[in-house]
Amino acid sequence: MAGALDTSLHGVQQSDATNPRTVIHLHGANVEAEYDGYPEDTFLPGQSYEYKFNNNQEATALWYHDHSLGITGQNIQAGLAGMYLIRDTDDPVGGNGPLGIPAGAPYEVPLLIQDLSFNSDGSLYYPYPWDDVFYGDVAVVNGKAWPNLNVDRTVYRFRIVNASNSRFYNFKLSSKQQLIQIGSDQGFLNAPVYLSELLLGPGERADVLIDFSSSQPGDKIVLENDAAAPYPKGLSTLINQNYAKLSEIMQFTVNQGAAVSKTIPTQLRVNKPQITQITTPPVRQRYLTLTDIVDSNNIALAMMLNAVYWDEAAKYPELMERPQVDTVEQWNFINLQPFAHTVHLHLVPFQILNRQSISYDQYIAAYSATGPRTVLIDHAYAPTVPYGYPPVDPTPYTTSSATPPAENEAGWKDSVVVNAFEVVRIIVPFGAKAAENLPFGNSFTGRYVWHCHMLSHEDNEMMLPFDVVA
Ligand SMILES: [Cu+2]
Repeated sequence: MAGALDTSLHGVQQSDATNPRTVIHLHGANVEAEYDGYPEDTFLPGQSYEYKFNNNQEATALWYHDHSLGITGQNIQAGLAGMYLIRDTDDPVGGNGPLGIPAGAPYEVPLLIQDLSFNSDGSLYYPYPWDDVFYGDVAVVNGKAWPNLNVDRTVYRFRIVNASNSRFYNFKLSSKQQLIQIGSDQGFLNAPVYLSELLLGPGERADVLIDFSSSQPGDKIVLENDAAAPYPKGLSTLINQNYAKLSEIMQFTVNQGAAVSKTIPTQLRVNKPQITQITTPPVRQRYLTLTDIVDSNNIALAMMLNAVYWDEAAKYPELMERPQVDTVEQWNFINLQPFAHTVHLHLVPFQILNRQSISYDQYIAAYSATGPRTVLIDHAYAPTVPYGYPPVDPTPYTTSSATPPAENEAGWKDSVVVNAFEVVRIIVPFGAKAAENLPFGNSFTGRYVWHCHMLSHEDNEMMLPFDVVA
């Protein structure tokens, strides 16, 4: 990859330019800490590390990718990302399960979607010095720019992952056909959700059926995107708004041949419990802010969670979230920025409780009144929020009623869009014994991470460790 490395970012070394670190994270896996790909557990070209994945969780599409501290954006753009499908009795290999949906080629197709940019010599472009967002001007699916897929006149299953750095996609089909979403990040929904558009933030996945049986031979159908960048409102200072929009992703061309219609199942969870909201009361509420640190010109220097740096959290346990294994907690993400982020928790799936708009001014006033934490603060940049103060409950400063998750978000998730000036409340079981009917089977302790899945953000401080303690 051409371009210089910004060695001012946490973890980045000049040697990464020629001998880059890597570490594998299986995104969405319920796995032991030693196999989770902690961002400092990196190794170098020529070295190896053996990972063991127990796969003790419901069928879904996980994806594995690099997670090296400070260079995850470059490594994933360079191609270190792939899909990892877990099967179970509702979704067996070969597709002969009770749902009658495809599993395997040719009618099940992974779509790993990135936006990349290229230098004139064909090498990958990456911004230097660090910028708080990266938006590519070329849609790349499974490593191919603006691809075409020839499709038969029948039902296809697409396993979509947003593997982009910063871009949110709001997918639509040029034919105005519906996208039939049957699964979210962590497995099947209770029932299919028929969508005219599908929003996916970085790191999110969707399991989607498209029925081409009423399409005509020769039809060309484009998978389109109309999400602004940054999401949701764009930014007038972006140099090229057309590139920023990236309105076409890929094309389907309908083959000759007779149409084969298939029944879309109405219930998706045959051999497993229906998803109901966790009723076990949370043992703890945590309030977690999404902010940044800026210079005197209001240019972002780093993106922050709780206004705490990565190295501080590892050093001072009181700055880290430390849930107890097999308990349920409620985490409340408070976005104090004018654009959306996607927050991802390692190890455990969660449920979205609701979203609610907040008053920035009122929240900041209350936040500023809490007083600094009693630990040493090692860094000294200008924060946009009180640096190192403990976040407070935003509920008194909300400006709308709380809205439950959309139907296609009302399943098991591991990544969640947190919109501008909004609190998103999620309920998290930190172990298989924390509540009834969970979609995973293990109770692990150890050190994991939670972070923003916009890669330029997690590469510059928007990531913190958390410990699951015995
Ligand atoms: Cu972010």
